[in-house]
Amino acid sequence: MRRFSLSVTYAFCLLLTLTVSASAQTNFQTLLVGVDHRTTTSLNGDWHYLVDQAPGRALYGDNGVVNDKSYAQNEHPNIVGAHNQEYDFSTAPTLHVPGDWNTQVPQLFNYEGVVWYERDFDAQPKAGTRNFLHIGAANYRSHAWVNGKRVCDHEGGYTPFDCEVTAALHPGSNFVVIAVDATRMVDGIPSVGIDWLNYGGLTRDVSLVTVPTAFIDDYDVHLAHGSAWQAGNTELTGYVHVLDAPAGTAVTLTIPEAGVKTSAITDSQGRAPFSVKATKLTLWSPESPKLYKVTISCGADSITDDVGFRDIRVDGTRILLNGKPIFLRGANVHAEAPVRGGRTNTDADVATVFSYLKDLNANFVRLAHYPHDERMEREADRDGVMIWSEIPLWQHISFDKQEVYAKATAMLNEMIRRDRNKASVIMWSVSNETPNNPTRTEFLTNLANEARKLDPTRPITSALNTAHIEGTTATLPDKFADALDIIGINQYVGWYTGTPEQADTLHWTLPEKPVIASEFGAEAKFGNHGATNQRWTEEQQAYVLEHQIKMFRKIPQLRGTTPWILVDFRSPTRNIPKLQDGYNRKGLISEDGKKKQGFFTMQKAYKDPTFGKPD
Ligand code: GCB
Repeated sequence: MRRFSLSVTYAFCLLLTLTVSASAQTNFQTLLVGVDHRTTTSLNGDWHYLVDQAPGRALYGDNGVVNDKSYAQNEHPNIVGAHNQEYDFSTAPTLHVPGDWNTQVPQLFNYEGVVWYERDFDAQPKAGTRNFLHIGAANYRSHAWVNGKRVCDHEGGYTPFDCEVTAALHPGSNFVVIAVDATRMVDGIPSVGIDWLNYGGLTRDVSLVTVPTAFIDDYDVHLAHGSAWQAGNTELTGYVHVLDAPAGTAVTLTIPEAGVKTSAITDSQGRAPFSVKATKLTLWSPESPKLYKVTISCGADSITDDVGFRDIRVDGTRILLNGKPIFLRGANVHAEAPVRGGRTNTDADVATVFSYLKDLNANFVRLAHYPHDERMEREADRDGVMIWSEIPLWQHISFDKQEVYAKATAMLNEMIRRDRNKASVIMWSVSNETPNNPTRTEFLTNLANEARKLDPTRPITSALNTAHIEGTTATLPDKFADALDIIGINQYVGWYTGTPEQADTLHWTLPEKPVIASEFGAEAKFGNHGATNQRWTEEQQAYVLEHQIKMFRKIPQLRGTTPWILVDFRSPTRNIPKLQDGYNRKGLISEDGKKKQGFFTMQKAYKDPTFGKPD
């Protein structure tokens, strides 16, 4: 069942995808919003696993189509009687969920194929309720069965999806089998080339969510976003969506602390728009990350979320938060847990990342290059850290294919849907470092416009690596910049190109829009010391950063900086023994939590009130 209001292009593309992709019966699933604020049955823990083996009971049949008569049936081998099966989940080893398989089983460290997961669970389904299997994220394609019945298919490794299991459940013991395929695909997003470890598996929380027959699946509550910032604005607006509610169903929204109590009525699409004045409202900001308890109810369903209210907009070359110009002191972060390694998916992982950001004196983080665990946005909401959130359109993508556009739009929908109520998220990024050609520019311009339609309250950005640097001049000959509200620029002067000192003399001519230096930096192995002209030393990394900082001071429309990257991260393509050992070493901090000199260089800049002009 679909609930997104689809644009004509998207609907067309979706149709196309459904006809071209053999396994894509319902690729883009209902997405429950605020699942972490519902009472759910956690299915985290130990799941039995088997590595897919063809032909046997493999995931894909000879024709490449998903095979339901596979391990999905969870049969057991006969000990007495006729020969039947040659697999058995019940005695198979286990993987912890949430978790990538790469860091749990040494033999699977570099595995990029299909792994089958199985677990038993008890359920007592009640009349008048529906049940959904909620999967926080599974990389990259997933197929799920409950008690042998296929309940969903999903493509995309970094956003949640929900599979309705109401008809498949029975009272007592049930089983769920999920096949996760981490195979890289030319027409996937990302495509085959990436600069990070392609972690596979059920990488985020899995739960069973029980809701009434008609239930709140989506909502949007935000400060009214007029054409100009209005001081004293206390109007809240948005919608509540109730899935399968008849037109005219009443919903209520209360925010007791802000004196808000209002009701609204669903239309024929199940959508109940509302607009209401708060009697008092403290706006969310990094200095005062105020969150309100927002309760939304409809019939037997009710959900209470923690929501902050703020206004974010672009005005000329400035970024305004609640009408006040801001400068974003940030860092890039991959979703790899510091110290313990593996995918970030626990409160402790998130707390470590935010402690580093606080120590850096950062107020901003770019979550590269895909949506991270929702815990990151929750923590940022509470801590007052602003977020750049991005979908994984990284470098080379099949921009010429309609079906890839459909996937990109689905990922955009899923990202915005999950996080639109998070005050910390202040911009959506549609891509990173894409090649500058007309096909890509048309694709991404359409995608940026789609993002703006889905959420007209936030600026749209992208990280571009298309600056033209020659001698002492730097320009941005990229038409895609016209489609953006905020322009991200990745450049590695002093590392991949030029010398660190070249940065001092560079004169940038840029569009009259806010610009974020979204990537810059150099590699250094923690503890490796030497002269500033010696690669891989902490001294050189710090030196490159110092010269970048010098350059940034001279770019009038620069409104933020995010060095690449906060913490060293695994990237199998980084192969210099003893220096890289499978890690991208541009981190300000090593993977085991040790701060390099470059960390203190950025920290000093971020503590200096003369660095970074909001105006
Ligand atoms: C980039 C990419 C990032 C890489 C980084 C690097 O421009 O956006 O994903 O990891 O450079 O280290 O080369």
